[in-house]
Amino acid sequence: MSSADFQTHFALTLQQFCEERFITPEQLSDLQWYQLIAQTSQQYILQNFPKNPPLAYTRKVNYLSMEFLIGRLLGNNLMNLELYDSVEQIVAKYGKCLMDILEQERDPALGNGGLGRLAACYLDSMATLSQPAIGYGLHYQYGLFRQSIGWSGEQREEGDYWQRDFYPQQHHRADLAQTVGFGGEVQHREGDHYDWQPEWTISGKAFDLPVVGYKGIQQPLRLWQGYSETAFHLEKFNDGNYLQAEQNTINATKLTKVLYPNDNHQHGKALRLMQQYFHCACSVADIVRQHLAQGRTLEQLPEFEVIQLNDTHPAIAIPELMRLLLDQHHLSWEQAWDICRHTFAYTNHTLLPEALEQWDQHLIAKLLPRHILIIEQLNHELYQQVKAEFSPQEFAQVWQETALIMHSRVRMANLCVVGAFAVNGVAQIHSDLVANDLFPAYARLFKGKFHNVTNGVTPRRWIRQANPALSQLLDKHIQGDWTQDLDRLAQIEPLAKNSEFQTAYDNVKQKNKQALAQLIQAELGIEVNCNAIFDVQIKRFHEYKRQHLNLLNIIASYQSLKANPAQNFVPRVFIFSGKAAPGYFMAKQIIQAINGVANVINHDPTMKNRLQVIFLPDYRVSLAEKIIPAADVSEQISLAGKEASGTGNMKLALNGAITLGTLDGANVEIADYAGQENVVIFGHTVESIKQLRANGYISKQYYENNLELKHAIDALANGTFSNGDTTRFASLVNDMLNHDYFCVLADFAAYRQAQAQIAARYQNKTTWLESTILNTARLGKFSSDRSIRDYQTRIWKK
Ligand code: H53
Repeated sequence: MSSADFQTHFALTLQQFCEERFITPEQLSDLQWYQLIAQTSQQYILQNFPKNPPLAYTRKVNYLSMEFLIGRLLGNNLMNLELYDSVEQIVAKYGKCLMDILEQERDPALGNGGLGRLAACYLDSMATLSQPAIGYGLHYQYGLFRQSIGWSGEQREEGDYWQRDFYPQQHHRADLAQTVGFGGEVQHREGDHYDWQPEWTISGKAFDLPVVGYKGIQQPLRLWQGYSETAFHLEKFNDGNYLQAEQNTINATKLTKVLYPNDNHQHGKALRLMQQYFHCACSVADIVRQHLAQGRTLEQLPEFEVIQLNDTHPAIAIPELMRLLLDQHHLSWEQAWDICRHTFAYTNHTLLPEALEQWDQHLIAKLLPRHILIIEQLNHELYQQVKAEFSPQEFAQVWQETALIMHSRVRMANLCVVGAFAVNGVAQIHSDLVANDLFPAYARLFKGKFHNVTNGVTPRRWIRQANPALSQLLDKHIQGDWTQDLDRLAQIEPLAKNSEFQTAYDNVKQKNKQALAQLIQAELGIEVNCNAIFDVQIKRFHEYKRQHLNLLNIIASYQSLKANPAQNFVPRVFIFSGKAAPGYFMAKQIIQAINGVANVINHDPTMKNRLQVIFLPDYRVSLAEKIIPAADVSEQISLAGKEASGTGNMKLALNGAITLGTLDGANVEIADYAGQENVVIFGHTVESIKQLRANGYISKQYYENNLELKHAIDALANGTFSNGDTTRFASLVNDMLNHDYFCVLADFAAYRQAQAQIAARYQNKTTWLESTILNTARLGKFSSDRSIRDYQTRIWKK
């Protein structure tokens, strides 16, 4: 069906839709229009869009991730199908605006933050580049909670039933169902082969969401949902053990009910381990089934397939593939291991100790008795290898670092490093730390295994769709399609100083700021000053990301303005958005403190048009799409060495925000590409933090030696921002003064100076615009198309 055919088909469907409801198209609501367009375009995709690209020089990618934060699909799909303009025209004929209609779609929130969003960008790029791929994830009934803010500024959480009654973008694939076992017993058969008799099983239903590439192909994101075929465990039921029988049904339906709301933090709950295994068992079985169905042998698996592990969350896929090969396909241990270690690749996304997953050995043994045997055997073999390759003097230290099991904990990152043929970090500085600080012994043991692939973001969603005004300007001045080749952005570099182009670029930003101002007005009833600097920090709330450093500067600015109102102050609107894990007390307290400060400042008439603080609730992909194009300043202020990469930093910089950041994650590369003079870098480095800690870091000394800092913290403590309540922020204050693990106080003075530099630069409109234009022009490298090409050439190559 061509696009003209689509229009004819759409006209017919519209007529039918209206006839069934006895209304005219003019009477359709936006929601009805949305339903109609979504359904029709879904049929169009499934029936007419090419799939199964030929395998070229890379293998097929099976991208295993517990999270895919895909965002709204309809607008993106229409754009990628090149149907956007024609649908816009059709609805305009009936007096409707396509943008309003698209607002009806609810974001599927099947992820927490950066990790899940990255997976979504990579699916988009793989479909665009015709890289054969399937995304494998879980079909959570409830996505990430919806956030609202209570009367005293605290975060409130509500379940997110994202599918409601209608989600046309997915279809159930009954033919792909799987059965997954848990618990039970293992019996030795012979040699390396065992029989596993699970105590109970859970079935996996597959839901496919077609991912449509830009002028490219469609391929599935396959999401598994748990259900129980037999309502009861019949044997137990017949035994009279009713309760236990019922329990199994509950387990099956509960399994994929909800996404764990932690980002960069492991909770260690049995249900989460069950989710992980369920995800891996369904996916690995599906991969092997497809491979064999094409008439290929198991030995050929690594030649045609790669299983990319997105963090350690799907690590249990390694022993699962071993189990299938050994116990179901009767390969020898050596054959099976050879296949495994050439099939898996592992991406590490974090160095934070609390996020590096470890599972209790006994819990694994109870739920997955066959897998623990395999892991123990792998551990034994690794032991022999380490013993053989390192000197007796080094052995103890090396084994301490490399063992798969230590103190009855199974270390999933170690399992991944051992089981993968390639390990990569997600930005250069992070990859260096992975090899040199986290796994130095492994780097010596497995030479050539460690790589870097710097993250990227899809320009389709994050420029073309989110920022139509900028896109039009780029279309006008760039030859060829920058949407498919982001390096073409370099063509605007010669225009950076051109005053006409500067004005046009500035108009785009102003327009976007006004649109965001309208949204703020509608959501919060606050009128913001569009001539002020829009200073944006949007991301998950985590102490290492240091939203409280931002807050301390805001308080210090407020106090300075109160003390000296006549000063030359460049107006600022500080904009925050992000969620805290419901169980993360300190992160929630930081949210509450931001809202407390916002409440005081926004109600102070002397601050009007000078200083404003906005917290936009319920951060999600569709909200990010509205904030990012309007940002002037991008806050990337994590403690050096803690943010693996960041991807919001790339989206903001590409949309013309100046990065105000530490030398952390991808900020380092953004600064290199944009040019040091077009970013503002401040604060301690990875090296200087090591030094600071070695000397014994005492945060209170900074508090005592810096009056601005002292007054800011005192104001948080003394109830200024909490209606006189001196207990509300006590934990936060106490932590800053007595622990401050993330060295907020140590970076305060440098951050304040950096903020002053931003203000000074903003006053010179011409040089500011030149810098922002150069950010857009020079950051083509941060397209996820480039990341995928790096994966192809460095990792997925045959
Ligand atoms: O992954 C992003 C990085 C970011 C990192 C994030 C991440 C999660 O969102 C969750 C778990 C995890 O281990 C890492 O924090 O720096 O940009 C994508 O690589």
